[in-house]
Amino acid sequence: MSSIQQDWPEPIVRVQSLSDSGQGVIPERYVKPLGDRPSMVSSAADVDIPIINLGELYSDDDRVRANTISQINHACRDWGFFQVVNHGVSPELMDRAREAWREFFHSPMDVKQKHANLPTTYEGYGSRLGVKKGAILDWSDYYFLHYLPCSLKDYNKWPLLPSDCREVIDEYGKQLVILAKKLMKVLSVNLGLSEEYLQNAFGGENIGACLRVNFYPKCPQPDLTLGLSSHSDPGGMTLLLPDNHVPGLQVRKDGSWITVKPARHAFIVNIGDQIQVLSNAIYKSVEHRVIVNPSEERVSLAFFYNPKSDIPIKPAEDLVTREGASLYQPMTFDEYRLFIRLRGPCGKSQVESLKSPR
Ligand SMILES: O=C(O)CCC(=O)C(=O)O
Repeated sequence: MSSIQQDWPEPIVRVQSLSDSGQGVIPERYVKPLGDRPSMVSSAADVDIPIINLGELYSDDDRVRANTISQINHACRDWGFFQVVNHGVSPELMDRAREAWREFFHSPMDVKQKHANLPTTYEGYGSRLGVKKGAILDWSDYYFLHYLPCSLKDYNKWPLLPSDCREVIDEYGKQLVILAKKLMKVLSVNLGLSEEYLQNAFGGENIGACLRVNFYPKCPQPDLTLGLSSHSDPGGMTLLLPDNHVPGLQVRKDGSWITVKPARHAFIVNIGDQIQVLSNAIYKSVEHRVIVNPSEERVSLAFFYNPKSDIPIKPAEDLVTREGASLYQPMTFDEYRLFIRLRGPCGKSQVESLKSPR
C-alpha cells in the first residue's frame, strides 16, 4: 500500500462554515449516491442496542455477576455494540469533556485553524477522512489527538482553549483507559481465554489510545448526506460519548439501520476490527454511520482503544485450534490503519480483505 501524501488533495472547507452560511442547499460534494442516503423513516423504532449495568460486575451475588458477564457476551456476539451505565467514569467529567469540546468548535475560526490537520498523522482540526481527490465528503468536522502511547502524546497538538481543555482531556483519557481495561478482561474471559489475553495481545501496557471528537453542524438537506459514512472501527474497541440530547448514531443490524437512543451518562461500546481478528470473528465489528439534522448540531467523543501499532495482530491460537482454522492473516495496526487514512470510511471492506485465502 502506498504511504500517505503530505497534504490534502483539495483545499479544505469547514463544514461548520457551510452550515453557518445559511444556504438552503448543500454543495454537490456532500450529496451521497442514492443507495447510501439515510432513510428518514426509522426501520425499527422500538429496537435498540443492549444496555448493561457494569456496576453489577462487582456485586456480592455471584449470579448477578455471572449474569452481567453473560449479557456482555451476548451483546458482543449479537450486536457488536452496547451501552454501559455505572461504568465508573465520573458523570461530571463526561459532561465537562463534551462541553469543553463544544466550546472549542464554537471558538473563532482563526483559533481553530491554528490546529488545522494534515493527512500524514491526522492530528488536529480536520474536515475530511481519506485523501482521494474528488471524493464525496461527510457533513462533519472533527478533532483528532493521541492519548497513548506517551511517546505520541503531545500537548502542543491539543487545543489551548477552553483553558481547562487539556486538563479535562487528560483526566478523561485516564478514566477511559481504566474502563477499557476492565472491559478487555470481561471480553477475554467470555472468549474462553485468560483474563489478560486481549490486553497482552494489544501490547500490555504499551497500547495505543486516541480521541476523535466529531462535530456535526446543522444540515439543511439531511436526507441527502451523512455526518459520517458507514464504517467499522479499525482499532480494538471504541468507547463513544454521544451527544446528551441529539441522536444520530445508526448501527446496522440484519440489514436495517437502528438509531441508538443514548441512555443518560452511558458510554456506547463497540467492537473494532482488531478484536474481530483476535477473536477469529467470534466477535465482529459492526458497521455504523451518523445521520444529521436541520435544527441541531451534534458533538460526540470517540475514544479508540487500540493495539500497540507495530505488533502483528492475529487470531488467538486457542480459538484457532478450537475452530479449526485461522480466518485472518497477521497484520500490524500501523499497516492496517493506513487503509482508512487513505480511503476514508468504507463499510467493512478492509477487515474483509484480511481474510486468509481458502
Ligand atoms: O458520532 C457518532 O455517534 C459516531 C462516531 C463514530 O462512529 C466515529 O467517530 O468513528
